[in-house]
Amino acid sequence: MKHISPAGMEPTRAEHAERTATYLRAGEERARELANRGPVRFGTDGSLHPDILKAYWKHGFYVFQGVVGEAELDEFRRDADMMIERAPMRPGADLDRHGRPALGRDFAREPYTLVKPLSDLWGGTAKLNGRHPHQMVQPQPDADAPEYVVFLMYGMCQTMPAALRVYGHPHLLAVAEAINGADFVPYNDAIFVKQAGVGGSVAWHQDGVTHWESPDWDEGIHGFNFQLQLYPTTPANCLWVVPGTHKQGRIDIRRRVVENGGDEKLPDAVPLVCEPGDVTIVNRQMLHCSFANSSPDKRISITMGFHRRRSVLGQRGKLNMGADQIYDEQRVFDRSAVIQVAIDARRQRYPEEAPFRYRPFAGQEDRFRFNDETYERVLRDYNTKDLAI
Ligand SMILES: O=C(O)CCC(=O)C(=O)O
Repeated sequence: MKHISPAGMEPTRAEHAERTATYLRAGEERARELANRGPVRFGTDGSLHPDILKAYWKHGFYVFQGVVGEAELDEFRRDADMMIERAPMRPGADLDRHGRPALGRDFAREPYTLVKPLSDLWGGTAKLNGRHPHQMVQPQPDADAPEYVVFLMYGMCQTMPAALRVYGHPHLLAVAEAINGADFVPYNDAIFVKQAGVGGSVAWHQDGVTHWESPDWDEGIHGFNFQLQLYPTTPANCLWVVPGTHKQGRIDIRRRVVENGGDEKLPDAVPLVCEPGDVTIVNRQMLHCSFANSSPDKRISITMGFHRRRSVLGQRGKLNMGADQIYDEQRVFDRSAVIQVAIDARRQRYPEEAPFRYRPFAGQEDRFRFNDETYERVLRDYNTKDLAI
């Protein structure tokens, strides 16, 4: 499905920003009416507050405010900037834009996805199990835009110490436990980089691709993603969701856009506007997207997904993982070990904070302390073991 601009008639970056402004404002108003944001809170029994769970299951998303403080964010921004600076100049290049060897040339999985400025990499293609059927508006970049921009970065627990420590954050893991059960397991992590005036779009999609026809299907079967925001997010650069769509099964996205006159600006969607340090949680069955970032503000979103163990065990690889990969007990254990090492990395840095107790590794903590040996055994190329469903 193509968007409504005829070929060769794409708006310029500035026109795009101007044409979306009213929609962005209206979406922000709609978002304000939903009672689903606040700090992480716990009930009297120490588990996630039931009001938060209720709001999450009702709307399919929640905004946790102020999860990560300014000092930790600063370290994270430095790590993220280092990784952006060390990206290859163009896809397949060995050198970064400073002429140094790009990061990760020896990694088992390429740690970067680069895109043309303001483009839509997946929309209207069969990529990623064809889950993005509609192509988004791809505005014409400004004349001084670079040829390629960093769009996604992978493998953060291997490359960014601040990211590993956030992966072991006790409040986030407590939320994961409350939603996916004490034996919860990881999905993947990815950093969305939407640079000012050039960041690409992510076409409307639902993340899950495995369980739509499952007899056990329910609104939580495909897990969720957290996004930690390193900078303030705005309606122009942030993720948009259609509330409640996690309950609706597989959605005919193409039809929704056609019924909206071919316009990608879906009428009931809301933006996830955040402050730095806020963490959103979004059900992977939600209909969501982000528009080309024609705005002057960058967004860097640290995205970490978690599943119910029973949703992944015995499944075959999907999305970027090959179908020849089977998620057996060993695979699930090996990928989950990253959580335990992350918990220990955090404990070493923040000894005053009570560490999360990850039940699947109870009694095995000493084998999964963060050190040089576990860096090699657990963290190196850990994302070849992601659990994508
Ligand atoms: O943050 C974004 O722009 C896109 C995120 C997304 O689509 C996802 O996490 O599935």
